[in-house]
Amino acid sequence: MTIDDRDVLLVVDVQNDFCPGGALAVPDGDAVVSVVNRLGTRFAHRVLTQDWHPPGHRSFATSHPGRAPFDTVTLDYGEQVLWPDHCVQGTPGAAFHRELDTTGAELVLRKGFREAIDSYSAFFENDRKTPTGLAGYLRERGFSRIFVCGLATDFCVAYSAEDGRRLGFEVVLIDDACRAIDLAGSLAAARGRMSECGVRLTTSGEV
Ligand code: VGL
Ligand code: ZN
Repeated sequence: MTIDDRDVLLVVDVQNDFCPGGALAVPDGDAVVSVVNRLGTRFAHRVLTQDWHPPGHRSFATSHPGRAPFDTVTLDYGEQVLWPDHCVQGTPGAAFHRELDTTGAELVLRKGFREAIDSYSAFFENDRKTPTGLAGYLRERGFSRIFVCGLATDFCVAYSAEDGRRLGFEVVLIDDACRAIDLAGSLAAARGRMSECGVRLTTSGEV
């Protein structure tokens, strides 16, 4: 694949809490780090996202007495999976994986900072309406194709990829640079939705 100046690598949530030993560990999550670092050298432009919740965030099971992590509840904006407390602003769990090369990133986009709304997608919060500003940034920078990777495939990566398509970007998912939570069929469902909206798949070796 030829990578040019209109391509951007979007690295989603490669943070300690999504890696083994973290509060919401994605199986084998830390395996993406070396792949993402190598990919970074192939792109002139890199953007990172960082899940960044205030304490007591509405997506935390601890904010819903009687509920357990991975239960689903209905909030103002619709269905929401309840998570263990994770990526709390300023904590070690919210920091990027120590070996992730963040030096060349041109933007670090934080999301999920509003107490009452979760944000899986890098583009819109979970009400599907509140923009993060990323689309405007990418358009103004003249990017037309987004290569997505990171954690977790079936949540933040997939939502970002799908929204990228809806907003008119070309989107390519780098499969071996992602790992999934896979909750009750969520990975298969996410793959189905991504393919329906025209997200292309590749592997890091092709890039
Ligand atoms: C994520 C669940 C909750 C993710 C973030 O990065 O995929 N998943 N917060
Ligand atoms: Zn989160």
